This record gives sequence, structure tokens and C-alpha cells, in this order.
Amino acid sequence: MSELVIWTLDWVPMPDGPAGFVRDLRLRWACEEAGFDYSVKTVPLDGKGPDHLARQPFGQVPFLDDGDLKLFESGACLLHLAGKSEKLMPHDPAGAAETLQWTIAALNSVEMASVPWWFLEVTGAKENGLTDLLESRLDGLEAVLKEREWLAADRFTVADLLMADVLRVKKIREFGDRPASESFVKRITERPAFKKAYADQMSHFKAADKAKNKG
Ligand SMILES: N[C@@H](CCC(=O)N[C@@H](CS)C(=O)NCC(=O)O)C(=O)O
Repeated sequence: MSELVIWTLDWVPMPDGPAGFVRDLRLRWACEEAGFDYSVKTVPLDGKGPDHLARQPFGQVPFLDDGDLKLFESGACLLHLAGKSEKLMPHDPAGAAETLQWTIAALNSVEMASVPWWFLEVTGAKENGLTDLLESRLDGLEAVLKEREWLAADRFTVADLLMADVLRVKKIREFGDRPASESFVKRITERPAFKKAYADQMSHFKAADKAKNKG
């Protein structure tokens, strides 16, 4: 198997920055679920050099090396990893298609509403015109999660991983009462692979912060 390298940021502000939520966590988590060996490398938070932009045209993280194959976008990286292990997605056509559908739904129907909503909220915008949109997406998902344990193929897949990661931002779940979504997030983030990925990301950023403050 070729070498997997997950790229993330070299540092983020502590304690109020995004440590614990930087999206390399999605890839670490998938690798932990699948039992893949991987290493983590970094690009600087400050100043996006040409090397970074050549790998991720928007200057973001994560991106992934799988040997000579280079990928960006967390969803694309997750689906690529899922193609390498049935632990992340069934490989029969129907199961794979359903996993693809819910992975895209997490990104393009839920996260596309939750991230702009969150930005407006934390920047203190007086009117958050995206609240109705986000509520309707969260309500639609709640109706699905009331009826089933997993999003796709009657089992854990990367679609659950991604949806739980999108919903794990507590602020976006603080309005409305959606018990099935709450228990989904709790259940999926109780998985040992999530806990390991989370702890590893926190250690990475704590060590980076310590080194920065020393220097
Ligand atoms: N759609 C992208 C979003 C990536 C993203 O928002 N990355 C954040 C970290 S979690 C980032 O790099 N932020 C720094 C920036 O945008 O300059 C993906 O899912 O990979």
C-alpha cells in the first residue's frame, strides 16, 4: 500500500482557535477507522506559498497524498479512502452509491448552510438571514435520523463520519429540538477512531503552540 500523508496547518491560535475542528480530523478519523498507517505534514497558517496553492488552490487544508496521487477537498479525500477499505463504505454498487449520496448531502446540503450561518453568527451580524435555510436542512435531516441509525447502507460509512463532523459544531445545533440528530452526533463521535483522531489533532496543535511560545 502506498504511503498516506495528511496535510494540515502548522499552528492555529490556542485556546480559542479551531483546534479540534480543523478538517484534517476527517481524514485522520477515516484512516483510524480503516486501520491505515498515515503521517501528518504541515503548511504554514500564515502566508500561503505557491507550494500550498499548487496543492490546494483555495489555500485551505486538508489535502492528501496517496503515494503519487494528490487530492484536496475533505469529501473527495474521504471518498478516495473509502474506495480503499470496505470499513468506510460497502463496495457493492448500491451501497457505494448511497454512501456517495449522503456524503454529498453532508457537504452540499448541510455544510453549505451551516458554515455561512456560523460565520454570520460569530461575526455578530445583526440579522442572520440563513437561519431559516439552516433550520430547514437540520429539520430534514432530523426526520431521516428519527427513522434510522446510519445514513447509508444500514451500517457505518464515511457519510456518517462526515455528517457527524459537520453537525459536531455545537453552535449550529443550539436552536431547535432535534433529539435524533443529537443522539446521532453523540453515537458517531463516541467511536474510538474519532476519539483517537481528535486527541491526535489536539496534541499536534498543543505541541505547535508550545513550540511557538518558546521560540
Ligand atoms: N471545502 C473544503 C474546506 C476546507 C476548509 O475550510 N479548511 C479550513 C480549515 S478546516 C482552512 O484551511 N481554513 C483556512 C483558510 O480558509 O484560509 C474541504 O472540505 O476540504
